[in-house]
Amino acid sequence: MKKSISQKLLLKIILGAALAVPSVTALAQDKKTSGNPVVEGWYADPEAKIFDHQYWLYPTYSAKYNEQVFMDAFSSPDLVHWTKHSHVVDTSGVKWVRRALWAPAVTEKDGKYYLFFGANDIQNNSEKGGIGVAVSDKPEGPFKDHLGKPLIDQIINKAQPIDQFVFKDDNGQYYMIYGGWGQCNIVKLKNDFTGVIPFEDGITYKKITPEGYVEGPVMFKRNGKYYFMWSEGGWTGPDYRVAYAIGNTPFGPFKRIGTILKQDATIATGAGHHSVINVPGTDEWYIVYHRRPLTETDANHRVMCIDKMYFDADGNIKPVKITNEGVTSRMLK
Ligand code: FUB
Repeated sequence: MKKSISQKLLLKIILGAALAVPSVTALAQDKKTSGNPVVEGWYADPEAKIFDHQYWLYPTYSAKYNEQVFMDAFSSPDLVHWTKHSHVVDTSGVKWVRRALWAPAVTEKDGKYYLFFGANDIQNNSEKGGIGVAVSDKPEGPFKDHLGKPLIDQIINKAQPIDQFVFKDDNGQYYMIYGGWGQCNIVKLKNDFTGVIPFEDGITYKKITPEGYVEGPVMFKRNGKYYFMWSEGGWTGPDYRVAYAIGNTPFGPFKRIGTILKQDATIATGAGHHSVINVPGTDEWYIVYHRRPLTETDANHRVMCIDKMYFDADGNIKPVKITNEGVTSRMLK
């Protein structure tokens, strides 16, 4: 049957309207801020890195300990749009890991990527577990066991071997700062990350625990000073938070200055276990952390968030304003 003029016109309008509706992808491209949480799902203890002009986030999968047998990662060109990389490491790549795969610390060295992790939540020195390291040719993994055994498998200076952070000083030396149960050690890493070596004074595990320290250490350098940050309170509760100190060396002494990240009754509870991003060549800083939505009380219902971090004129870190919006687009050169 021949279509009437008005039928043809109607078809044109419908087709035109359909073509004018942006696709889901186009809508996603229009996102103006990251939003908080930055990705869907229960994730905690995020490690934030920049590799090859992309931002990377490596969190703990926040679930019951026996279900924590893998880690996902996320990459982004601009902090707003994130791509998920599933199971970048799991128990098939590191055979001695049984459970409680926690708090990754990832670093690139000589073209390889090393993912340090805590595993098995050991309670004494006869249990198998502790801090391990896995290696990959790519930031998205797959990461495979570097040693075939833990790097640190003993409780030294009363510090549970978890929550490791890898810090590279300007002279090229890599340090690992770690510890749960309210105690923090710093160790010197061997150049190939196969073990630890003693300091000049013969001590291998240097205790640097500041007042209030619980877990989740982070270190970075700014204007020649060493900033040491950590989490306080209990991670299962609402008052988990982040405090910091400033020192002249990676070993301190570190005197607690104050809290810079905590819950906000209008936004979320339990804000802590963080990492920081400094946009290379700038004084722009971000803090990536986990928190619990106001609607949640389950310990593991933690989500990964990002907000801006600022310093005052004296070099102190200003208290962070946690937001629902997150951050705007920041491409890397
Ligand atoms: O996510 C597991 C554990 O919870 C981490 O290792 C602790 O720091 C706490 O965030």
